[in-house]
Amino acid sequence: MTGEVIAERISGDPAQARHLLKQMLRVRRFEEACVELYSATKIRGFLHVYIGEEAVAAGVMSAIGPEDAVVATYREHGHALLRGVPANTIMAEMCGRAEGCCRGRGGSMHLFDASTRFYGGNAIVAGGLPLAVGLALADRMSHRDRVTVCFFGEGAVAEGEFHESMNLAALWNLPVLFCCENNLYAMGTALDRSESQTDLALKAAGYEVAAWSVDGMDALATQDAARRAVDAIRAGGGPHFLEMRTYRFRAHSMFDPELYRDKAEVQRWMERDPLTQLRDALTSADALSPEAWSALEQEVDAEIRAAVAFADAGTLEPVEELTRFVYSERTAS
Ligand SMILES: Cc1ncc(C[n+]2csc(CCOP(=O)(O)OP(=O)(O)O)c2C)c(N)n1
Ligand SMILES: [Mg+2]
Repeated sequence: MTGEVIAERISGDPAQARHLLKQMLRVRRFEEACVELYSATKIRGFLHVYIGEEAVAAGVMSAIGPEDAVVATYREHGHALLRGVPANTIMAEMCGRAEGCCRGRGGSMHLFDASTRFYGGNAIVAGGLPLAVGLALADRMSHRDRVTVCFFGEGAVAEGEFHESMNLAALWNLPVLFCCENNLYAMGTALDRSESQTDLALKAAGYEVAAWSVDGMDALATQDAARRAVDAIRAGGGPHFLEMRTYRFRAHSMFDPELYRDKAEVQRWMERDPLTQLRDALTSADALSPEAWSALEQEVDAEIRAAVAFADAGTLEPVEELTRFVYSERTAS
């Protein structure tokens, strides 16, 4: 969006723009805390942060309702948080605590919460796409007016599951919003080194899926695009695909020396930080005073501090429980 369009959008609905800013700030601060906890070895295993990409989840989540479903990847802490999974139970899960949303058995990559219809967290690249198609098929067959949103990285387009999912979703006219978070790299592999066609919307269009690209660094643009797509899906328009052009500011995971991209490129994208862009635009539109911003920061910091304290005070499941849930538990009839 141009500066004028942003100003117009903000003045049309400043509360909505402030809401998006707050949601992005919640994700940013949550993950900064995760990085600290990781360094303190309180979070173990892999950790993939979403810092820089927050405008995608913030915009899209604001365009769906509680009856809809969400499927995401291993870079999903922000998606879970903005879907409505409480920060406390996500943080406890990250720290392997029994109070976590999966009793500490899933960890960072496998957050899951059926009560908010957040169907994971998936460590397999493209693994979420067929799940999303299945959820949407179930909704269609049960005549439920719901949309399933599926987030995945651009690395997924190299997988067979991507192509199978696009094909079946289009063939059966299923209510799925495919939301491709194109941050240009799949671990250390740049998109243009691995794909002959780098216009990802064209790949989806090849399956008769309505598709277009969006500035993924602009939360107002991602929200607009998602609303448009979700409205069309609800009206029976079948699956839609949004290529969200974004960038991760940090390494792929905590174990990545980042030898595949230069610092100047990272710097250029950081100048388009979705959070500071929207904060500055709100400030210039006189829709966010310094006091209001600082109150927002305090409110978010308090939420994250409480989540860390909750996780810290959590318990580990006893060893005797280790094999519980390997098989489903039958209740006596
Ligand atoms: C099927 C499969 N192949 C390989 C991997 C190893 N792997 C983990 S993350 C990743 C890169 C995925 O990149 P992308 O889909 O662009 O998501 P991003 O990490 O950029 O968000 C790969 C190849 C995996 N998890 N699953
Ligand atoms: Mg990627």
